[in-house]
Amino acid sequence: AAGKEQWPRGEEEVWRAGIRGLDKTVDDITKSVVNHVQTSLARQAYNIDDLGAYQAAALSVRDNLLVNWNETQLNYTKKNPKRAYYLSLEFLMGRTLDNALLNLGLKDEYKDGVQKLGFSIEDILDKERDAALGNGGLGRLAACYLDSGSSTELPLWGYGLRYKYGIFQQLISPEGNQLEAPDPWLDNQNPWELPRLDVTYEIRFYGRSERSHDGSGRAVWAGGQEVVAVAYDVMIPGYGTKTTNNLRLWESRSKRGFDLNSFNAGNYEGAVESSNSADAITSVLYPNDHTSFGKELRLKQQYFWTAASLADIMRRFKNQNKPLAQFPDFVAIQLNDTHPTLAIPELMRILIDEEDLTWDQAWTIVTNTFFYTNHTVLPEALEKWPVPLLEHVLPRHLQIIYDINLFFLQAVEKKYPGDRERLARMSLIEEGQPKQVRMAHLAAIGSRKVNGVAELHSDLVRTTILKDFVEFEGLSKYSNVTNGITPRRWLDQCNPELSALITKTLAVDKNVWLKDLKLLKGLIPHAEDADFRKAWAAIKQRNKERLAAHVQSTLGLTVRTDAMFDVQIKRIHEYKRQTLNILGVIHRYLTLKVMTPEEKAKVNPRVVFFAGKAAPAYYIAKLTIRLIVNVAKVINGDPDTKDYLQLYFLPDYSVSLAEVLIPASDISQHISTAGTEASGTSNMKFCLNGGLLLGTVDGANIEIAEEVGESNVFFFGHLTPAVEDLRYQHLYHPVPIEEKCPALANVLNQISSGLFGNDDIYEPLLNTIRQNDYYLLSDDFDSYIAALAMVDEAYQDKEEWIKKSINTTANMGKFSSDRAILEYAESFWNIEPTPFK
Ligand code: B1N
Repeated sequence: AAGKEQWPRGEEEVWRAGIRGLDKTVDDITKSVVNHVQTSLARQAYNIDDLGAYQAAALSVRDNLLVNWNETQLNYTKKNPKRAYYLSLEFLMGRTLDNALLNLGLKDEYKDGVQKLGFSIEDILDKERDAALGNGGLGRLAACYLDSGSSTELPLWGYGLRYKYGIFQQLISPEGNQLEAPDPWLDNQNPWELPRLDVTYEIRFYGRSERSHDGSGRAVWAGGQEVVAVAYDVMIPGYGTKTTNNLRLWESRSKRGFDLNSFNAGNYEGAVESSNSADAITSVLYPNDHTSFGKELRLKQQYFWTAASLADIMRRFKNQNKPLAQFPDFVAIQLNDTHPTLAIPELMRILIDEEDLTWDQAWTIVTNTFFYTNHTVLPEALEKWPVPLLEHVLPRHLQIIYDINLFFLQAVEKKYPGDRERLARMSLIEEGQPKQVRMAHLAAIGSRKVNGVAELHSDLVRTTILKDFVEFEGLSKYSNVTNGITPRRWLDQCNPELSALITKTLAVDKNVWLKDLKLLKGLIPHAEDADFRKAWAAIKQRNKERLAAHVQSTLGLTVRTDAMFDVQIKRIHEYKRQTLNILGVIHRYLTLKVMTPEEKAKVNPRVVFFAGKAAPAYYIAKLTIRLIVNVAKVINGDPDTKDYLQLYFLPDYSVSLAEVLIPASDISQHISTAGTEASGTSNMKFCLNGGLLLGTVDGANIEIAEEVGESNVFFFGHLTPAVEDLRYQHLYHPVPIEEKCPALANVLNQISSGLFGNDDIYEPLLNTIRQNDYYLLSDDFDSYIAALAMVDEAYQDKEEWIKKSINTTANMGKFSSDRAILEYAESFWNIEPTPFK
């Protein structure tokens, strides 16, 4: 386009003079905040509280994000790069304001600005509610990846659902029971989203698949019910870049506000009903992780979201007027676990039924567009949908799945003639009553690449759940991308003092090392510097005090800060073995009870923290919480031991709580049965903040140890290859627990005898260990106790401990999510950084 471009309308100078730039000075900021108080909030300028000030500041920050967001989208429209889309049912974003200020580089200016208006930035930041549209690691990983996508200037968008209720709020009753309350996170308005009432799609459910009457013989999906998907856009700012990508969340609405025909016929309730069922689709996040339930509403969520996202992606592609065969040259779609796998038959349906491509043309496009990340090998988490349910809700998709299966099994049969068992193992359909569709198989064969989330986990994917597929399709399709975390939130934001010390010590700008995390290695020589160690230890101490102050103000409990802080925070699950931890605490308590005063004098005091939610229907996990709470009551109240051991269960674990807990930890526990935790990501967060790791040889713990050195981590327990044999022994050659592990038997018996409450309430939990002990607590207990003792011993030498802490942080560079997202971009998606100005 040489020569003069035509200004679209009106006078260019007038437009340009009106266009808003970025706020830069404190003065710009105070004006903008006051303006939002007056106009957006419609409040008296001198009469707002912290919440009002938060809202006004947030709206003013949003204006700045929008300036960058608009320019980013324009840049993509002009350059038309290949884009990647991250489809995730969960995005666990946490709070936004602090992160946006840091990424924009405006934190100090806003701090000064709100101070001039009579507010403290900390108080304002604290008014924000977490956006908690996720269960745990999988959802938080998606949030870290979006941060890294923008920070590395990649054309990467997220697609998810705008749940009205995020993960439930956890309350703990006086008896120690978990109670669930709804999380109405949108009640105070959400300044971080932009409703796009003009971006809508109609999504069909139910009905039937017919042949068209136009003579083409095409399939037509007709009848049923249509629901409208409305887009809400969330701005994702990059750190130190103008790139501000988009997270598009869909809300479901009924197609008409009410059914006018029913209304006229005097059927008011019936008229509103259809609107209720449409709303239900995005009303609530399912609070289970690692379970597949086969619930109709969950299936509808999955289809609603993937269909709306694909329609949106297709519309954007078609705007370019390129042939459909080039779709994979412009679009890469990452499936975050199997939850969005219906996107595969949905794209087939669009290409065949609506675009008239042949099956082979469509399949070539599909298998070059999708990429599938597996996040777990636990059998109960592998998604399967009952065939009758799919047939009812998505009749055309079931036909397509059957066709995919037919062609696939023909190819398998050709390579392995007569191997019927192999065909049955690999089929998309699992035989049974009812038959079920295996979503991991569908995701694998419909994708260009499949990956696990840490080396060990990817090996397990290749050798267990997808072994036959690797054999059939070749190893190169099945790879690994080890997870990462964003160092912006998980170091700079949550641990500002440590970040400042690192910046000073490395003598580079913080926006250099925060984007090139391997530079942390420059800290290694300073571990030998006593003054540096002193500064390092002082920060850890202040972070403990910050945590203690938080516990004091939220729970009214006094935590001592002159102790080792020992933390396990994650979803409560049998495979994660919080039970092993609490049994270890009881063992420590019993040991303390029989110590002489001289022995006790040598003991280093320890404060043990737990936090985490249990799925509402997960009985054993809820019993674990109950046990922890009741053990805490006894231990914290026992004058013999309370100076040496304290125990806290902090309710309602969240991203924001993690941001306070992680920087305060001396040691954190990641103690899953070997082979069960795909990666873990909080392990990375603790180590990045100089907390040491106590763990099993599992998930990303292994790679952390490789990076920081085995001498800086505390490993225990059986290794993955032993697990199967041990389980076999439990079943066929059980050894009584008294014989196998007397220390554990003693702990269990103390619980049974009523030390922590006088009834049989814990028996079902204890029986999981006494009976088949699937997660191998009895096999690992002794080595766990030995590892805890090694931690105690190492902590005695404070200087050595601090050196370990420094060396741990220094060697965590690999685990930046920038590294991970660039691996996806380069080796899977084939997309490139697309910076501007
Ligand atoms: O994904 C994380 C990993 O770091 C964790 O090790 C892994 O446990 C976690 C069904 C899941 N795997 N599977 C889930 C979540 C929700 C759901 O409905 C399964 N979460 C993980 C990030 O890779």
